[in-house]
Amino acid sequence: MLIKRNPNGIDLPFPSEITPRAVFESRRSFMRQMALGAVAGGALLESLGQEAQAQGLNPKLAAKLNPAYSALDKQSAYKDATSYNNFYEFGTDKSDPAQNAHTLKTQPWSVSIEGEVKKPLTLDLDALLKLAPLEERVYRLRCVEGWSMVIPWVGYSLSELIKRVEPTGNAKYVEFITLADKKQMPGVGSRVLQWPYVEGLRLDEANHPLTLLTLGMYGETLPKQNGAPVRIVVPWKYGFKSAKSIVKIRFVREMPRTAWNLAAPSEYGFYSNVNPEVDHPRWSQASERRIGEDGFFVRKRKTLMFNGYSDVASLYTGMDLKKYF
Ligand SMILES: Nc1nc2c(c(=O)[nH]1)N[C@H]1C(S)=C(S)[C@@H](COP(=O)(O)O)O[C@H]1N2
Ligand SMILES: [Mo]
Repeated sequence: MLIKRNPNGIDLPFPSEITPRAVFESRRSFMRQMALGAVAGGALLESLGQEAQAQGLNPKLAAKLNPAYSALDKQSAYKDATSYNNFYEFGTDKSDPAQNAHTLKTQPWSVSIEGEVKKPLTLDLDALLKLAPLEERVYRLRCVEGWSMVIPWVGYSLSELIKRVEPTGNAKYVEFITLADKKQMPGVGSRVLQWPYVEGLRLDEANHPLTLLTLGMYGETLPKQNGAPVRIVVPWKYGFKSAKSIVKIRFVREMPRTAWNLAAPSEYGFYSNVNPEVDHPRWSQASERRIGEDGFFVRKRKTLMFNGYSDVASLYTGMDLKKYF
């Protein structure tokens, strides 16, 4: 990542009050108005979505908390999760996505699922919202840069979608491809990364129940800066594996070349599991600073193996995770 470093070797703080208070207050009152009618998808979402979008707001999504997959950590503030973002299609500063992503057009949207599958599919947003019951899952998010947050996402296990397309025996990996449209995304065309942004997982990682096909956060559809209308969230891996604003999911035979791996292969491996024992060549990964906690520059928290999601260890039995970083 392109980190602006201070002399202590820690990335610089973000301007804390990016979103004007009035925007948050109007959002609150809108949510009260909507409290009676949580939306589970369909035409209603479409119309509410347009109304909400016209106001720069996100409609509610009905989802049931899945406690088995939810962290007990204190949730990050909505304001932090939506104003301190990495989404290089909209610029490389943490505040750029919140400022620039309004030009992203999320309706209509469709995701094509293709490659080594018996039943290729193209799904629009309504179909994605209806594919499986929506769950709320509170996940830790650990960025490779050394900061973390705790975010209540809304979605369902990607495995729900995978079983519908029936991967062939040749499918070994899954690629996630982000929209790359210069007209909507001012950062596309810059030379920091190759576009489109591509991420990937091994098929068994993609099928792990923790891997979340994500359509919302904080009980609402995703804000654009967080990867609207659909993204992946892989909580035991560094944040950059969680590709945003996905238009294509491709099942492939070979390990995909991913955006950050192409940009700096010695720094960002394919696996990118959170691992306090494998330092980034330019900084330690042993600890992290939780956004919103006291002491902005202080990495007070020890980083946990697999970001604390120890269940996934069985995916890597017998692998040298220092080599396959
Ligand atoms: N398409 C795309 N997806 C992306 C990124 C990006 O630049 N482009 N940044 C990644 C990184 S580095 C992180 S930490 C997470 C941040 O997600 P959030 O802004 O919702 O917290 O998104 C990931 N997904
Ligand atoms: Mo990140």
